[in-house]
Amino acid sequence: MYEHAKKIYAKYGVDTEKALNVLKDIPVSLHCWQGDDVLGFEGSKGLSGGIQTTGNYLGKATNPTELFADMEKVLSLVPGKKKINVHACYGIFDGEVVDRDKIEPKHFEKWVEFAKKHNAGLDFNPTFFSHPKANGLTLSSPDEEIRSFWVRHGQACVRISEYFARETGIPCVMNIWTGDGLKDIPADRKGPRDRYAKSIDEILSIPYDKNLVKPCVESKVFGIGVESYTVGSAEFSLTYAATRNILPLMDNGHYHPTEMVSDKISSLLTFFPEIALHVTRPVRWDSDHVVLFDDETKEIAKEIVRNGAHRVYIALDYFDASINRISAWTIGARNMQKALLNALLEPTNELVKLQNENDFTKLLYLQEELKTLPFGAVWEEYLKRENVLSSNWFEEVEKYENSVLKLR
Ligand code: RNT
Ligand code: ZN
Repeated sequence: MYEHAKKIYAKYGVDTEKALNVLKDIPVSLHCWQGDDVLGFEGSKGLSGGIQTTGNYLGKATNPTELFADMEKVLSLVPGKKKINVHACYGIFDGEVVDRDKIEPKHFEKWVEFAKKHNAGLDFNPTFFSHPKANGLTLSSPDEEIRSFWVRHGQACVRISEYFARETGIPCVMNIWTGDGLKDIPADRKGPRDRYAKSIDEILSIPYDKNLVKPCVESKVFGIGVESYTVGSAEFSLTYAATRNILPLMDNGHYHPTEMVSDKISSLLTFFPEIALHVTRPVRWDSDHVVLFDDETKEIAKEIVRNGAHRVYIALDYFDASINRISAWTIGARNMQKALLNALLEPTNELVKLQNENDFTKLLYLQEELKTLPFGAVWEEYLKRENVLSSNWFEEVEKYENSVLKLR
């Protein structure tokens, strides 16, 4: 089937071998937080800060051993090059109580060990939510004690990010997202934004190697309980990143539903050397459903590939607690890989030529023809070469659910 598919793609000027070779080296960062509904290892029972999971599927990981085991299962079922995306609330403290402003590289040694074992890089995220000091504003708080606490947390995270990069030899993307905002109409919109900018400046004022740590700011439109005002809005975050020479991070659940991140990527890449993405699936709002092999994910992948995948740090960000979490992880990660393969199998030069020659009839014709080429055969070949199960991967998860998850 693959040999046949290869010939068909060749007719369109597409080299499937080249596509497969490029694909296996595009890193996708797997978010550790799909495994336990973003709870982490600090004993937290619920989420706060404008994000939420729904569902109560059996067998959620409740400690590092379980989360590592689950993630290992996912890693074995997903082809391609992976990074592991860790949140600060996933530090491993062995009974010690360590507040967020006191975390150190040593609390993340086991993550380094895990990443090395799987030949993966590491990314990191300060956790500005689910904490007694995150009941309202954090980095933008008018309460200096609270604001400086979170600045210290951010600085601790810069040190941990650098440690991750040094240990793995792969740069660490450190993403700053806070749920800071207000439920109702603010009296002062500027004050919190001034303080937010000042706080991120302070976090990034400590010395770190810019080749090793890639700080990002993630914008958002609104969150639950934070409907009227978000401090880190799109304009704030983009301008902050541009003026500080750091990366903007776009999460495709963080815009109004008719806005498309696939259209924004090229705008940002016109000015930023590198950007970062959180790929998710918003259903009517930032619902964080499992990523599908759907039109927008395909279009995002095309923009990544067309503009140079090395300029875009791809991370997944969704959390569905209503279905088997390992399947949720695997389905989303495989779909991101599928979307990238689909993009790599596009005869881009030919399509661009048609656009530039104003031949929009033929462009539309070709775009539609491409949709039914034997993509599946190339995907199967990729799985085979990556030594990853085909569609029968699901049986593996069923076995794991029966023998491991059900016993938790
Ligand atoms: C929340 C943001 C953020 C989080 C993670 C857990 O809306 O998307 O990226 O999902 O930090
Ligand atoms: Zn996100």
